Amino acid sequence: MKGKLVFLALLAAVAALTVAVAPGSAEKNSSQGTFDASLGALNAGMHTDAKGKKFTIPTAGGTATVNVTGDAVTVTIMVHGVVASVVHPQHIHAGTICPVASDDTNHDGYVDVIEGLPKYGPILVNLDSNLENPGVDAFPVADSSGSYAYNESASKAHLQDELQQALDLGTRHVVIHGIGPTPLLPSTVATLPGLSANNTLPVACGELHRTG
Ligand SMILES: [Cu+2]
Repeated sequence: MKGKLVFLALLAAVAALTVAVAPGSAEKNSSQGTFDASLGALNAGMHTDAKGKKFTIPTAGGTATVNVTGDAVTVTIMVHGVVASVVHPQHIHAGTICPVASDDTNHDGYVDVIEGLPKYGPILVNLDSNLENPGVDAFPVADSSGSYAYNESASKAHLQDELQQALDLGTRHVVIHGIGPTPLLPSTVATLPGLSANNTLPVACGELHRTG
């Protein structure tokens, strides 16, 4: 008899908990607001190109902000210190952390796009000129001083339909790629099918954290 009473008390406790975490409020709290990333440089410094010549990759930095208000997702990115006058592919990646220099598993002096994958995960959103198109549109091009500003918006419902998952921005991060076509990187630097290693080399990464 005492066992049955304990069981009923437990049931009541579970019911109370279920009421406290109503699905609507939990979803709203986690998906709305402002998420900020401070972009830290990757692969900056002196390197050796495919011909054995030394060259320097500049030290990139900047900020990325993703704001979600109602159904509107707005991404704002300010980047400086990237290679001037060339295109910089940029994405929200689905993994949990940014790679570091020690992720250069083949010790060629570069953390390439493939070596970064275990940390930053696959591409979630192409941060290009059309956020709602899952394909690749125009990525930003740095100005003559190696800076650019990016600002695009999309419908959250549309994005999540395409992704087949929640944006879950508090666990994602932003990666900036690309050093332009010259100098040619050594063949040890891995890349994605159909893209040059110069185009995909990660140059900055930042983890998104809720700030508002
Ligand atoms: Cu990326």
